[in-house]
Amino acid sequence: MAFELLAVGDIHLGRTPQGLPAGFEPERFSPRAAWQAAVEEALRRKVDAVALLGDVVDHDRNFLEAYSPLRQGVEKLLAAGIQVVAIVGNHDVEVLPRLAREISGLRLLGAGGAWEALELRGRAGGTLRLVGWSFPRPRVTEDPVASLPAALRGRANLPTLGLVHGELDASASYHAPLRRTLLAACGFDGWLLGHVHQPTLDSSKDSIGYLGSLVGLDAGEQGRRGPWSVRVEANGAIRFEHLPLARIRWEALELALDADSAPEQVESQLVRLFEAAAKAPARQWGDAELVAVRLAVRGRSSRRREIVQRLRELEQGTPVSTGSLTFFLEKLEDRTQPELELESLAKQHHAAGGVARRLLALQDPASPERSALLRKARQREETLRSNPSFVLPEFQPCDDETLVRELTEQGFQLLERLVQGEGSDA
Ligand SMILES: [Mn+2]
Repeated sequence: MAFELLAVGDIHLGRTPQGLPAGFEPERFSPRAAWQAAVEEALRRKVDAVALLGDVVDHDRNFLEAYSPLRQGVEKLLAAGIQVVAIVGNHDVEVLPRLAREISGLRLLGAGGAWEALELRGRAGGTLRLVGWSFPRPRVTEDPVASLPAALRGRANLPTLGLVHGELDASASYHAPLRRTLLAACGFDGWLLGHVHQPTLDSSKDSIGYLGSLVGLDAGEQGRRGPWSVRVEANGAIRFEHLPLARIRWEALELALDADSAPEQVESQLVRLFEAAAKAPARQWGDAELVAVRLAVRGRSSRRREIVQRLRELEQGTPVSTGSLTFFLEKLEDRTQPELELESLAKQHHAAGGVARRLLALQDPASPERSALLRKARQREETLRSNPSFVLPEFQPCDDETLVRELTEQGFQLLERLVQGEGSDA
């Protein structure tokens, strides 16, 4: 007998998106609206239960901002026979338990940091067992899974999912550091995680992952967002499906300049770029309406200054609609390179000569200096990564090609500053 759970990651009720173009009501793209859309989806799908993975509320002071939407949503779900379960995250340690006391039917799991199991029975007779833990205080430096009682471990002959809010593979974290090996050793069918806003859940791997934020809250949260459908099939297999319901999408796009690029053409180039993105099926636009674009401008052009200036004037300006999507330029990143004569600069003895020689070396895959530069850059990266002040979740070192591009862009910026006033185009 099948069972369907709608699983919702970090909502952050109380937050409002910033910097939308004129005429676009921030409320429509807010966490509150995203929660209401998730409730409607749960009703439409006639799911058996809804689970909230912590950081439901943005801040302990947002009681009133969260109270009405949460109460209305829970009442609608309960009226349709849909149970609502939540765990507490580091953002709503105090306020979510307070809300749960006021809103009957909002069931907290693992309150106060005491692990708890709950068997949910669906209307078609299917069962799902949840084992969850809630933040007891804003800072938790030990792995909560280490204290999961033996009696709750394993599947107990039922499809079982763990629910926890915390930081995967970041041992120095103040927000419940979780070790993947410990999660896997619990013997559950999977783990739904809250906290990191980038979704990573994937049943083709180990079924341990973040649900991600329900709606992207700012430009740092690019890509598809929405709740997850978690289905327990009649044979006990569990399937996850990410539902792209977010009305706003934060995206990164790239505009490439070349020798022929001209300022008069940037608007039409931008429109073509938006239209191509709108048609790219891999982006899975789903219910998206508004697309906030962080635009990286790359390449070399003698007129790059004018072009970048012209694009800057379009930042947070008039949006461009194509089909059901409306794009706007949220912010521009200037990664263009000046047209500098590297060979002649490289012959010079001052600092610019040294930078030019390294830039030439980066262009030559056979150069030993290129290998040495990449090695040095990776050592720096490693120093940063191992510094507990910086937490880079699921950090992956970038490939050589990406590293060369980053170093080249920064090298050109440095070189341009060094040769300024010496007849460059700067
Ligand atoms: Mn969190």
